[in-house]
Amino acid sequence: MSTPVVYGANRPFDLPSAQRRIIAWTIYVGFFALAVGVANGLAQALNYAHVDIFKYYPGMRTYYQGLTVHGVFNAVVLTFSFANGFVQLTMARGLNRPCNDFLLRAGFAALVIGAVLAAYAMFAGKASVLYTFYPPLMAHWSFYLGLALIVISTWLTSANLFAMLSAWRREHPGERIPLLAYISVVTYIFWDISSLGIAVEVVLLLLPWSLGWLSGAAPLLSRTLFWLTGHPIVYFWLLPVYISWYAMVPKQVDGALFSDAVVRLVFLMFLCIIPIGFHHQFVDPGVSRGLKFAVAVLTFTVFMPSLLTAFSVMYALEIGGRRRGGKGLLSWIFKLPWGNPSVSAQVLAMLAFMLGGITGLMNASYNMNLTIHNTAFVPGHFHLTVGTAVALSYMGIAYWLVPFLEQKELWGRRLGVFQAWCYFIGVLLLARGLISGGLAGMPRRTAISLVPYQEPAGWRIAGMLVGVGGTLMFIGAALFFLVLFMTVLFGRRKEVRDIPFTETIQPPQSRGWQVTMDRLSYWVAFSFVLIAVVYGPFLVSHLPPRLVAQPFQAF
Ligand code: HAS
Repeated sequence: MSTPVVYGANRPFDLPSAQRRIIAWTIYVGFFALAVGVANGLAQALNYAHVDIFKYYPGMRTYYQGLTVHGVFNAVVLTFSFANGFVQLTMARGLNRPCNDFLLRAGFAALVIGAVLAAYAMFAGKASVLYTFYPPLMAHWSFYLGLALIVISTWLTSANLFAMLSAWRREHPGERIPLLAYISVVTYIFWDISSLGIAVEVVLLLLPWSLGWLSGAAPLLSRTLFWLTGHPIVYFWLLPVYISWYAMVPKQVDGALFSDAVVRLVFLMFLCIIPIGFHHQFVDPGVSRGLKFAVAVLTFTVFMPSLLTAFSVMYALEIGGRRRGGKGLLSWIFKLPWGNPSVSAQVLAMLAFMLGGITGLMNASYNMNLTIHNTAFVPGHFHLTVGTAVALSYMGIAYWLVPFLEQKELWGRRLGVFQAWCYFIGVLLLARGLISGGLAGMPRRTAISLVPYQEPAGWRIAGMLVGVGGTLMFIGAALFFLVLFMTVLFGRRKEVRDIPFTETIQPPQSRGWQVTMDRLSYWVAFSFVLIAVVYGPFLVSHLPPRLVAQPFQAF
């Protein structure tokens, strides 16, 4: 195989140190949330194995309080903080210019205040509503306000990206947007559009309701607005990881990215195929069969960009493995730099995502969904996706990112590799347990250790696998925090000038159809049209909202 050329010179890059600090703290807020989240995750996993340790957690009164903390801290605070910090950095690197100081600080402030407000409500036991907060379950107003502020922090981040992009465009008229900046800004445009559903739900329905300003809640309308955002939210968790898999991992393994156009196409596909949240509502009454069918079809189309990613990223890895001396069909795999914790964590995350993707397709198949919906199968799917493809990749990224942000050498490289494997093996066991338990009818969101009925045969072993797997994941995460902590506090000073990123074998074309990919307003318009077609009739038929449901606090 000939050695491909990587186009695009690596230009020197520096970020003002005050901005570097704010980005570092934005990301540390996320990792702090992850620490709280995984501590509660251990109790969740052991519960499946009939080991009840909730009572030892300070402030945790019920299983549902712990589950809410686990879900909100991991799926919202971690992911949003990481995305805000990381993507502002990748945008700055892609355009080779600093961030807007005010927007960077304002986004950080909104994130912290929001996270504190939401945490207060959850720890005070006033918001045991799980991370989906479906009404008529009602939380304290501070929970909704906290979530709103966290979303506002992402909008401020977007404003920062747009400000950087427009300044760059003024200086580079007619040039294609550099790939790293392009995928960074498309991630946030995608999210800005997607977040409108939850913004309307929280600001116009739930927050006023929790303050007593509305006579009741509209459960089906709220659920629908929630899932209008709630499905794309999973890609908002994932796309910062795709930025790393596409633009950074190839460089880390001495590989190269095959096609600039394919990467842009993948991100545009996500931007266009937003309105598929109804696949979370396949069993909801009040949603027509025609709509469910249309969304089932669209869900299969959103599978495509990830399939393209699988092939593109695998090829980039293969180029790296072969450059490092790999021969034959598969031996390149062993030549990858597995001793680099950043690479091993992210490649293991990719492998987990293959299984996550397959289970996602099973969820998306309507008949299968009727069998697995609300069973443990669903957390089996999402611990492979957000719980590993995303979380383990964040850890892998941290292994180069924290040294860059702190200007220090990574402490404990071999421990980093070990923690990644420990986490990966843990999730394989946990997911196997949840999936087989789910197929045997084990419900999700249920304190299995407390069920008063005789458990069916398949649940015992499944529960034990979940307990063992969850414990290994917990150990893997704890070791990650050890490496991080030691690096920040005791790492040896080392100048780290740049972040790893690659450009592509096939460079961007400056003429022809590819240029339309940079006309982002076209794609935004298309995205809104598709949302209007899929969601418009449903939403119009539910306006004005029927505010009939009275608040309910089960736990
Ligand atoms: Fe999902 C439920 C369908 C992807 C997260 N999903 C959830 C929930 C969460 C979640 C949190 O259709 C639960 C929500 C709740 O609380 O109720 N999901 C899908 C489909 C995909 C999918 C079709 N989900 C994700 C991602 C998530 C995520 C990504 C988080 C980040 N999901 C569903 C459905 C439900 C659902 C239904 C509702 C279930 C119910 O009834 O409640 C697809 O986008 C997946 C596509 C993925 C792939 C895999 C590509 C593989 C790659 C890695 C390649 C490997 C390499 C390594 C390169 C096609 C890119 C090679 C290395 C070597 C060494 C060789």
